[in-house]
Amino acid sequence: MLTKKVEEICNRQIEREGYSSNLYLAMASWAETKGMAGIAAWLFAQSDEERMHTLKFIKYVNERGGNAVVPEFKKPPVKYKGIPELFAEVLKHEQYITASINEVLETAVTEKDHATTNWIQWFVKEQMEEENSVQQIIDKLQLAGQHGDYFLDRDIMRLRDAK
Ligand code: OFO
Repeated sequence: MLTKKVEEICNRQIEREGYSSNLYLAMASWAETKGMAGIAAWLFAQSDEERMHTLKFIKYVNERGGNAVVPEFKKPPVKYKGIPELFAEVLKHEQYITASINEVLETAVTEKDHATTNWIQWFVKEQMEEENSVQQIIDKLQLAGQHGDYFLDRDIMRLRDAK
C-alpha cells in the first residue's frame, strides 16, 4: 500500500508525463507542418513513449492500492522558433523530468517504501538515456549548422528507424 505522500508524488508525475506526451505531440505537429518529416517522426514516437510512461505510473499507483488521477493538462505551445530552439526546449524539459523523477525516488526513500524505490529505478535509467539521445541530436545540430536542417532531418529519421 502506498503512503499518502508517495501516492501524491506519483500522481504529480502522472500529470508531468502526460504533459510531456502532449508537448512532444504539439512539437511533432509543428515540425510536420514545416516539412521536417524525420524530426516529426522522432517527436511523434517520443510522445508515444511519454504516454507509455503515464500509463506505467497510473497502473503502478492503482496496483499498490492508491488512486491514480488523470488531471487536466495545460496547453503546450503551438509555435516554435526553429529546430535548434525546439531541441533545446526538449532537453530542458527532460532535465526537469529527471529532477522530478529524482523527487519521486527521494520521497519513496524517506517513506521507507522499498518497492517504489526499486520500481522507480527504471525511470532513472530511462531519463539518463533520454537526456543522452536528445544531447546527441543537439550535437548533430551544432555540427550541421542552420543550413544542414534537411540532412539532419533525414539523419534523425534514420536514428528513429534504428530504435
Ligand atoms: Fe522522458 O520522460 Fe517520461 O519519464
